[in-house]
Amino acid sequence: MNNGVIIRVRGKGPFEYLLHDGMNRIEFKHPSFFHKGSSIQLDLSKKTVTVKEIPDIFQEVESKIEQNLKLKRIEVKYGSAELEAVSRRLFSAQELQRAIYVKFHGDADGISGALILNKFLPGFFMKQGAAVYSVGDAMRDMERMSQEYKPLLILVDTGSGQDSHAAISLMKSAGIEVLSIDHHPIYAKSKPIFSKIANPWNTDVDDPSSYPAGYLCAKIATMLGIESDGLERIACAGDKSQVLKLSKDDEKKALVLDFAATYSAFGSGLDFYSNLLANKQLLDSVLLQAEAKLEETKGKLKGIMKEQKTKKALLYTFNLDSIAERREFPTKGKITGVAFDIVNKNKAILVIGWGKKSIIFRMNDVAVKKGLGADQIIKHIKSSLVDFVENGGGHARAAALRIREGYENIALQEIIAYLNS
Ligand SMILES: [Mn+2]
Repeated sequence: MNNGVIIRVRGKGPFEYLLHDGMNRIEFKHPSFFHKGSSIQLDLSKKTVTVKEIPDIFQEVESKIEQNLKLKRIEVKYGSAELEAVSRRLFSAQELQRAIYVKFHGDADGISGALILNKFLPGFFMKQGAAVYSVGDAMRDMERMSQEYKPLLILVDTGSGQDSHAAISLMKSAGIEVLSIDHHPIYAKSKPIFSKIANPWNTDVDDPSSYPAGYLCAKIATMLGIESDGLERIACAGDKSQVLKLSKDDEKKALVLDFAATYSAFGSGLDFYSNLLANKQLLDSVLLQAEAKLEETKGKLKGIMKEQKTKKALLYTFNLDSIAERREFPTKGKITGVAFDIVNKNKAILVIGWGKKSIIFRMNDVAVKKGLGADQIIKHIKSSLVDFVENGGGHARAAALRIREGYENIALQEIIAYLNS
């Protein structure tokens, strides 16, 4: 006698079934129809196969699979237990043939992470425009996903902030499991919504943001015995992380992915990016385009950046709206990063790109080591300008604020006052 969950149905009477009991998969045929996901008791001992529906034992089967899985052990200071739990869930989801949707941030880090997961995880991979999982995204995904058996939504490099809370709450209410692989700070109320979380912010490691999502995906892959082919280095290059030694080639690929992601449609999959990385000629051509755009941006920035001394750091500000073009590379965040690279030196430095409705921060290590953090400035502004700030979040070195239109200048003055306090 075997108690298990039906994970595959084929044929049209007698139906061909595949049953998972947590240890083994068992094939059998039966004239009666059962839906995928049904919990049943199977008796193959007699001449005729007997099948009986039983109360839902999905979770029991799932935890058996997860407990029996032997992972490759790796000790990491940013959360071995969390990475293990995620690895086990990814494995059981695959084993149980659940519908898996992976939404990844459309930048070098998010794309690299998704490319790594795509090496072992069968699922639908879709680009997410920003590091925010919005209510609109949730409604669209929910419609598709809730028709599936035990759907699993995986958010890579996106979805952790307060601005994604409403959307992930909706998904949970729709009965959809949401799992997070990210290195953006997690909004406290979102923690109980995710079924599993791989996020260094959930541990007490130093500088949690410096372990990009793609890097975490590579560790998960390693635990499961899968090669990540160095994609994690592209993730680190894209997010300017120094946890791995990077080559020029990694940096070029990261730039190309960032460039390509700016122009690809929302919801687009992974083929575009993997083809791009595999085609050296195309890669080089796109790289030229991206570099030309960056040079142009640098030139423009040099003419408009304003330097000013404050008590806490040397501050550089510029108006983003005079440079950024909608849906064009470089994006506002990237432009602020370029500005940062121009002025970064061995002094506490803060760069602020501001424009209609947004203020973007980049801060160097020297400033962070002195105890200043972009996330901390945002916290201060959020509490002192409650009525003008719509949203905000990020890391110590990179963060952004959304300001109500017309109040950008007031916010900027408040930031300067804070830096002088
Ligand atoms: Mn990232």
